[in-house]
Amino acid sequence: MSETAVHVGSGKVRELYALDEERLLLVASDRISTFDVVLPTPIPDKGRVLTGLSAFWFARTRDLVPNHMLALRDDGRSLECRRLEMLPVEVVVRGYLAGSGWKDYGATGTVCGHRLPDGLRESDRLPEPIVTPATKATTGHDLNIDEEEAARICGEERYLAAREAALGVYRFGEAHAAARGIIVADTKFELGVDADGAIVLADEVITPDSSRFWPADSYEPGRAQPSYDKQFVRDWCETTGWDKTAPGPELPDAIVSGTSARYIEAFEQLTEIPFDEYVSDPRIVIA
Ligand code: PZK
Repeated sequence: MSETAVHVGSGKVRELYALDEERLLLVASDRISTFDVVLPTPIPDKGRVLTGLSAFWFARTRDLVPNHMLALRDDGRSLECRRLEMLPVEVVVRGYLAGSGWKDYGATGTVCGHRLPDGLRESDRLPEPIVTPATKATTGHDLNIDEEEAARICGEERYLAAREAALGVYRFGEAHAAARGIIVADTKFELGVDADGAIVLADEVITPDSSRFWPADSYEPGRAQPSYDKQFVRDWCETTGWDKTAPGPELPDAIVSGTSARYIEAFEQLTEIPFDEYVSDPRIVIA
């Protein structure tokens, strides 16, 4: 009598199961979303790349911030985690000016309450990383809020602990990635609280799905940057006349294999572990 996993939630590209009162199983699929739509064609190995990267960062930042990882399963795509009380806000750390941050800066000179210097260009590196929380409350899109609002929602002490944890892990990951040719422009963290009231890093960490990864070798501020992982998919979708509503188009084989190779390349650049070794023995990323 063991291992009866009860399905408790679905994300766009992931599934969540309860193992017992204290443990959850987070399973990353090979589904891919673009322009907010999940496409019908899977990307082989994408789920294993994302789970392997999360486990890699969890192992390397565990002395900086406690995290929810308990075990990485043999399939390389399933992570057993501690069940936490989740904070009702996501904590986004931005080191570069992109996406909604760039839009808000253009309109107001601020991003989620942070006044930024004048004259910044799209994709510029910020003088220092900023924290821009968002609520998970709404269906579909996250709603950006300022840090004062996040502190009201979470409780000030909890929010301040969560923001310091997020900043610390971002700074570590950004520096590690930059030294290996990948810019982590921004990344979204989900945190929880354990039975002792300690802040714990949860969900997935510094993956291409939770972050903007840019290739450092073609970085050029003053324009939007190509996505490290999804640019082939986006570019091909733009050639089809698809109106970006569901259902999305089936991807051609060359786009699927090129995208799969790009995910694997990100894994290998960041971890310095050959992906086939990960597939043979996933626990090498946490050794
Ligand atoms: C938790 N989600 C997001 C939803 C997914 C993921 N350690 C934890 N303890 C309690 N709850 C969660 C976690 C984590 N991580 C995560 N929702 C709850 C989510 C749907 C599918 F794969």
